[in-house]
Amino acid sequence: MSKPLNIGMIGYGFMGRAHSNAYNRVSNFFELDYHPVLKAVCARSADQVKAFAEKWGYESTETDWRKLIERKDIDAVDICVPNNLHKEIALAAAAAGKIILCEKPLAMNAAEGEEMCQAVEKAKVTNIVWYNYRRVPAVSLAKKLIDDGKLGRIFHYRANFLQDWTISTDLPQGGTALWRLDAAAAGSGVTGDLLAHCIDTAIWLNGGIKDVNAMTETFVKERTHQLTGKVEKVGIDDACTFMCHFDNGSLGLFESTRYARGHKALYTFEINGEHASIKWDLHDLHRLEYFDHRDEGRLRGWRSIHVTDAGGDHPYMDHWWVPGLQIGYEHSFVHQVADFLTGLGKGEPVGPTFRDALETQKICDAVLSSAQKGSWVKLG
Ligand code: SOE
Repeated sequence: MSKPLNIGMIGYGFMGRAHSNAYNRVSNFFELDYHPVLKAVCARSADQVKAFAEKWGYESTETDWRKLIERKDIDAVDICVPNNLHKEIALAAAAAGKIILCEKPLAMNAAEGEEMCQAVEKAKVTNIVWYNYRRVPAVSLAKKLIDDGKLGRIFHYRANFLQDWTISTDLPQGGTALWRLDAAAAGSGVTGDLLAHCIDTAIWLNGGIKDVNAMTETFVKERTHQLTGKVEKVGIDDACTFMCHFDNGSLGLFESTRYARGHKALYTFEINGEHASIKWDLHDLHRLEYFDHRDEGRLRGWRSIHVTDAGGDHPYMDHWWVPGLQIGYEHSFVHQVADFLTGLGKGEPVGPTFRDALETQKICDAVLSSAQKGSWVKLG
């Protein structure tokens, strides 16, 4: 018999929906020691949070996150609010002995992230950060192929995360839905929001990063702030490009922007190894492109693997429909919850833990610092 895990979610935006959907779906598709129970959701507006709770099946609501954390019937706190609130909530949740699932990036910067790591480690509470793309089956397959040595020595890692939703100069900054444009709420722009995903996947697939050399740009320098109504300086990076050395000797090239007209969420990576290369594209997320130089010469070429097969060959796919029927973006969150609950059942940590996500945060800090100084920055 699976045991209940009572979830208290703080925040209910786009990510609140993605996480709630995952909690609702996971027990239908995975046999687990625990099943999530949507106990409470918390947000400032009583009416809106009630409407959200009804729609997604939460049993109760709170308007003060401290009350939610104090509740004895909450086992796990899901932090789904803007980045500037992550630390305070995580520290309080850890002190209350709650399990914590925190939306990415871990914090505003590495110093905050370090405090959060110390808090969860001192309180010995299980923790995880929602870097969901690791659990897209094609990305998980890439990890298996690399770990099995299919690519051999890695020479290059290239990643992009391109969007175009902030090009209009009329777009305000700050407040609901637009807090990602406000440095006081987000900490940084594309670096913490988008490159953080690319970095998390990269260090998971290809190991640690030694040093970085970056440039950033803020194309629109002033925007009206939704909360104050005043035109204020924009403090975030609209675009960021960096190169790096990985610990394994390979070279990295990363680019992210919200000014690539025509691209809504084009997250791609390509890895070139001694024997083989792989490519992945979020717009075609169920496919992994693979080229193997060891193939017979006359048949050699890029093959497009439709990562939907059963029988254990394709990660997670045994849990879904029948071979050939693909799944999507939301399933990466379901997989994260499934892995997390499996780890909880076994008493084992499941990554990315706060400590793992701190590594990404340190790299983001180094990238921003390098762009500011105009020089290489080494990682500790
Ligand atoms: C930004 O537009 C955003 O929603 C990020 O915040 C998410 O983390 C990313 O997965 C998609 O883009």
